[in-house]
Parts: sequence; structure tokens; C-alpha cells
Amino acid sequence: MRDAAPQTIYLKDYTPFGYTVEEVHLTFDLAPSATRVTSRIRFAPTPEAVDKTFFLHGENLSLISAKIDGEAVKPNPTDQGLTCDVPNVPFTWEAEVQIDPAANTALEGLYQSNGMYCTQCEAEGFRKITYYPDRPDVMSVFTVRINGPHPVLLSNGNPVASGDGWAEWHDPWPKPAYLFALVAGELVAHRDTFETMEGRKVDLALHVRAGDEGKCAFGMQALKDSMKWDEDVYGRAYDLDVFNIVAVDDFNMGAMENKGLNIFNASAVLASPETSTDSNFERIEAIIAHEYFHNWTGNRITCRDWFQLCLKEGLTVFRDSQFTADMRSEPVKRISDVIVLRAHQFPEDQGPLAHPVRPESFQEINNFYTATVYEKGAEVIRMLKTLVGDAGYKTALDLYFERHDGDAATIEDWLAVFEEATGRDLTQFKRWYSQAGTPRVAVSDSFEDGTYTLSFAQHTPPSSATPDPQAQVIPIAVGLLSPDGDEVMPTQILELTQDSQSFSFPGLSAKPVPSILRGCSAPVELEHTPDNAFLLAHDTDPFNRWEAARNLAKASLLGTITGGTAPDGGWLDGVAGLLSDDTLDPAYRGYVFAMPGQSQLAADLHQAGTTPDPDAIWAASEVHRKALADRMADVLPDLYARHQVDAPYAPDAAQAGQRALGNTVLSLLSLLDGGDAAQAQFDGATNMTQQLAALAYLIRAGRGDAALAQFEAQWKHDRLVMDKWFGLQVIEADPDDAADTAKALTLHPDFNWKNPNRFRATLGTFSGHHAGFHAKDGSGYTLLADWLIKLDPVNPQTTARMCSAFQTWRRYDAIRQSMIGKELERIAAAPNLSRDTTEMITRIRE
Ligand code: 0A1
Ligand code: ZN
Repeated sequence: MRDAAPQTIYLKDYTPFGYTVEEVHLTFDLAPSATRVTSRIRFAPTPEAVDKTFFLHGENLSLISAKIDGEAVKPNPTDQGLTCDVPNVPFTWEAEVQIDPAANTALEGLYQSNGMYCTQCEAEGFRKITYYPDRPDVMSVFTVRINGPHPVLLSNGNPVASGDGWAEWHDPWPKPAYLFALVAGELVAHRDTFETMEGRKVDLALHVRAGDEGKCAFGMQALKDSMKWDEDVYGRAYDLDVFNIVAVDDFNMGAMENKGLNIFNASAVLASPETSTDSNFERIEAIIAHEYFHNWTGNRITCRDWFQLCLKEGLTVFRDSQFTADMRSEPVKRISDVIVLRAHQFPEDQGPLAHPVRPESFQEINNFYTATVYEKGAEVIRMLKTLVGDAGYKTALDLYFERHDGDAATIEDWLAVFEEATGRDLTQFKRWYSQAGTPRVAVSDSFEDGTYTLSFAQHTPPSSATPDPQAQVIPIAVGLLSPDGDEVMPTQILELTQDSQSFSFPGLSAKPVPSILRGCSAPVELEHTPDNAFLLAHDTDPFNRWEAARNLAKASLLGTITGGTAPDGGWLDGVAGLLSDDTLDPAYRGYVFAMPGQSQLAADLHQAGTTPDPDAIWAASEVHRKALADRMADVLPDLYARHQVDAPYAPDAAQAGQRALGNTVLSLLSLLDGGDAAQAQFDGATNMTQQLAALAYLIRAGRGDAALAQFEAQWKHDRLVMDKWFGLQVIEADPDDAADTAKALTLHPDFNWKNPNRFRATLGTFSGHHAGFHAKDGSGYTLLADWLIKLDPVNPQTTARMCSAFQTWRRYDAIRQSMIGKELERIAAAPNLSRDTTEMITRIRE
């Protein structure tokens, strides 16, 4: 139910809880609609506390009884929990509550998924399980007893004892309630062991539904690789005797780092060559690493309050990206991270949902698990490391772990260890945490008497989140090339700290060609027209070489969109050359070919003051693909043949790169042969990467029907593969058909809209089909709004996240804006709209 008036919470209002929680004992008597939760919690008043209010959060709980030191008490219910008169000395609080997991479709708190019980407590789900000070700065030691007729009964920490129908767990590490977890059900385990560098033998288990046993081996290996990597690179060892992972079909996010009991969306952990693509494998490896790395960055050191979310998320994303770069290819990982940053974080930072990496207010914290907190949060740490160097970073991190182990910390604590470890003043750098908006950096240059000068001017567009942005510290990695293509100055880091600043490079015999912002050394946008054709041919920095190809493609596409010009010959020659250059990593070449996404082009047009026309963007993208296929027609069959993998399938970077390039080539070939090669690949495919890519190109070639039916018959039993089947039809539909395709799929008997994965596969994918979603007649907007209104009462969190599809609405023409405006109004007016969705729609409409 909607709160009477949604409350805004401010960082500046932070006050500590007036009590410490010395220990927590929980007993669960599981029953689908009437689970009893009994809590026994030892509280002690904090002598120095200013606010002694004894307030416990609680939502949707039926209080059966409450006692203090064994005496029945009558607490006072409030909107969001209860208050109670308590003694001014340590005391024991006992409560029994009843909850209804079977009716919990929001998937927050204790809920059921296919009959199995599981929990999701981050951010504020624990209050739906029992009365508790549900805030991250309250940390305690939990002992949990689960009573239920289920073969598998799991909670955090180490197993203490178990018998028929019960199990007891004890977690010795103090933790906030958001890291609590419980799982009960009929699950099968894939087991292994790991010995830590401290000599601890850890029993590892991945618990899955019967039938999924064959999809566990990769996730288990990824876990062991992560455990080893965190020891080798960060010196961090695991600290319990067991580590459990559970796969769940119904889950709002990717996964959750609960202490010793990570709970995963099945799509983020289950993998087999037949059912998962190479990209799925890579994503799974990264998410397993991410959740595991949280054990130190998030769990051992947690956040003081939810405003500090980037403290754990930015750092853990940064760590998982380092891991992937080490396991696979560093340049390829950097390119794919930057693509994600630009596609998701930049639009957020440049639209109505803009907020600082550390926000200063919120209504619903679930709405702040954003690309800004996660991805920009990781970029900020990457810049910090660039500025202080590898050794400074290591010293600072060691100090962070040593000083703050067991703490609920803040960004101030984090920056302080860097200041102490390196002697650097980070006052100005801290603006990266407090200012919203993507800085824009204009570049100009000159050359005189052998001295080359580069000048930069930075400017962050003001927003309602940050009306008066100040200059940031921007590390700009620069290299210089001679006119004949040799590198005359290897990468140097220039520190831009002023609004405008110049840097000089003497002793050069000719004006060099600069390669600026190598490796995307800061999350900024450059205003600069580099010599892209030259850099594509000569740059030594693989990121900027890719960037040059992308800039050429962008300029060519924008020319076609706004002026009807033909695809640029320079781009065609450059890309064709790289695609055939066997000295380059195939995965990298796959990225060099990939053109900017259509929504990215819409952003670029908007930035240049042109209203984007989604149909024109679509058409120009098609023309460019065809032009590249024509340009390479002679070499495609041979390139395709040379990038087939004969060896047995392995999800490693080398094979994945071969397949990625082979499939890129197949996509071009399909534009020339009407899909014959794609049909052959589909018919002979022995793994999902090959099968799904071929299916996509068959749909694009207009001959996908038989293959789609065959695919459905083959994979009907596999829900994760069927998510792909739903999504692929939507994303590969022509713009005119996309809404109808998505709508038809919502009528399919397997469209279970209460399952977030299926909902996202269909409607989330649809909102990412740029020209389809923005169809002229507004049918796309209506379709999404209808479904968001329907989903909101069932699952507010997933609904709210998907509202961001509308965040870029002000880019488009007046007619589209008016149609979207009406849909936003319609959503806002839906009866009992959740706090989550209300906040999102209100901000988007601002
Ligand atoms: N902390 C988890 C993801 C997560 C975030 C929020 C959730 O509910 C609001 C649930 C899970 C991670 O970063 O992996
Ligand atoms: Zn995380």
C-alpha cells in the first residue's frame, strides 16, 4: 500500500541507533502461508547515544507476542515498525511474528520460488521477516534454527547441528541484517573444496533444482578462481568453513552476497555449453566473483548507511572487472565496460534520474542500485588508482582492510586511508562522489618551436541534482604519435584540476598526433575531433584504436541520418582492414566492428542539437551493415571458415573470441546470402553460442519461423533458454513489428509475467529495441506502461527499475514527448502505486 506521503531520507540526518545488538537468535517454523519467526535479541543501550528511541522496523508482520526480559510487553505500532519502552540497561527482546512467504510476490524478505523458501534482505527486506533495527550500521552475531520438512536447510555462517526436519547455523562474523539469508527446499548439491592460504579447508556447494546438476561445474570453478584471485591480488582469504551458493528462479537482481550463503538468480550461475552462450559464461564468472569479493568489500567492511552504497558496490565492481581482465583480455574487458558505462550510466547522469555516486537523499533505496552507484562508482576507484599508482593503491587497500575490518564505514573513511597511505589531498577528488553529471572536456592544441601544447577545458552541465558543478580532478591518459605513426611519447597521466589547463611537450621535431583519454582514463565525454583514420591505423593503445573505429562509424552514421550521405569509405576501409588482421585478438576485432547502438546515436544527435528520429537511425544502421558486408564480400566466406572452432567447446576467452568474430562475420554474410550460411550453422550447432547467433541472423533475414519453432520444441523444458527465445524474437523484430511481437509473446502460455527473468526477457528487451519502442504511433509506450501498471502491485522493485526506459524521453520530438508524458501520467495515476514506482515516475517527469 502506498504511504500517505512518501518520506525523503537525507544523508545529513544520519544518527546512530541508540543500542548495540550483542546477539541475535532466530527460529523459523516454516509453513507456506503461516511461517512463525521467533526472535531473541540481546540489546544494550549505547551510553553516548543522543537518541534513545527504541524503534524496530517491521513490515507486513503479524505480531503474536513480545517480551522484554521474559515479561510480556505491548509495543506501540508505528507506520513502519514499532516502538517500546525499554530499560536503560542491557535487556533481551523476544518476539514471535507470523509471515506469509507464499503470498510474497515482491521477492523481498522471505518468499517462495517453485516451492523453495528463500530470502532477499538487501536493502530493507529483513524488516519483512521480523522486528529489527534494519539498518546497515547495526551489526550482530546471528544464530539461526530452521524447522521445516525440507532436505536442505541453510543459513549464514557455519552449520552447528542438524537432524530430521531441523538445522542450526551460527555466523561468528557480525553482520547487518541485510546480509541475513535462509534457504529451505529440495535441492541437489554440486560440491567441491577449497583450501585457503591460511590453511582453512572450506566446503563449497552449489545448490540447484533437480535437473540442473549438469549446469554447475563452471560456476564452481569460477568460485574457486575468485577465492584464489582475492588471495593473490588483495591478500584476502575466506573466513568460514562453508561457502554455499543457491540458484533461484525468481529473483529481482543478479545475485546477493549474503554472508556464506550467496543467493543467485539462476540465470547468473547455471551454465552449460548447450544452453548458455559465451557471453552468459563470462557474465556468470563475473557475478560469482563479484558476490564472492563482497565477502571483504561489503560484508567484513560494510556501509554505515545506504548513502554509502558505492563504498561496497563501486569497489566490488572495480574488483570484479580487474578479475575478468586478468582471467580474459584486459583491453576487451575495458572496451566492454566502457560500452556499458556509456549505454547505461551516461544517460542516467545526463537525464532526470541523475544523482551523485553518493546520493544525498532518497525515498526508496531500492531505486539507487544504479549504473551511477555501481559503474561510475567503479570508475571513480579506477581513477583513484591511476592517480595514486599501483603501489599507493595497494598500501591504501591494506590499510582500509586493517583499520575498518568489522566496521560500517563511510566514503570519508575510504578516502582517508588513501590520504594517509599516499599523502595526497583528496578534497577536490571527493567531488566525484558528491557531484552528478558527466564532465565534458574540450581539447585544443598548438605546436610552436618544437613544443606541442595540449589545452583542456572542463565543464559539467548543471542538473537539479548538482546545480553548480565545480571542476573535478580528471586523469587524462595521453600518448603522442609522430606523423609517420611512431609513438614519440608513451602514455602519461595529465591531471586536469582547473576549469582550463594546458600541458606542454617540448623537444618534438614535428607536430604530433595526440591519442587522448587512453583506456578511457576518466568517465567523461571529450569534445574533440581526433584524426580517427590515423589513430585506427597507428595507435598503440588498443582502447583508443577501437575508439577511433567507433568515432569513424559514428560520424558516418550521423552523416547518413542527418544528411543522407553514403557510408564513409574511410570507415569501411579501416574496419575491413582490422577485421582481416589476424595479428589482432579475434574478440577485439569483434568489438572493432560493432557499431554504436541506436540509442547511443540518439544521444549523440540530441547532444548536437538535433532531434533524433528513431526510424532514420534504424535505417542508417542497416545501410551501414550492408555497406560493410558489400565491402568485405570477397573475404567473408574465408574469414568465417577460419574462425570456426574444431576443438570441443570450452567457455574460455580464446574460443569465445573465435566464435564472436566468426558470428560477426556470419551476420554480414547473412546480408549477402539470404541466410544460407546461418541456416547451416543453426542446423549443425552443438552449442548455444552458435545456435542462438544463427537463429538471430535467420530472423533478420526473414526466414526465422521454422528455426524458432524448432528451437522452441528443443528447449521448451529449459526456462533459461526459453528466456532467450522470448528476448531474441523481440530484439530481432523489425521496428514495425516489435510491439506486436512482444504483445503476442505476452499471450504465449509460457509467458509467466510474475517471473522477473521472463518479464525482462520480453518487456525489458522490448524497451531496449530503440526504433520499436519509439514507434511513431506510440504503441510501444502504451505496451510498456500497461505492463508496468500490471506488475507494480505484484513486484514494485522490478517495475520501478524498468521505468528507466522512459528516462531519455526529453530527447525526442514533441509528439513522442506528449505520448510518453501521457503514459507517465497514466502510470502515476494507477491506484496504490508503490513507493518505488512513484519515486521513479516523479523523478522522470520532473
Ligand atoms: N548487492 C547485490 C545486488 C542486490 C542489490 C539490491 C537488491 O535489492 C534491492 C538485491 C541484490 C550485488 O551487488 O550483487
Ligand atoms: Zn554488489
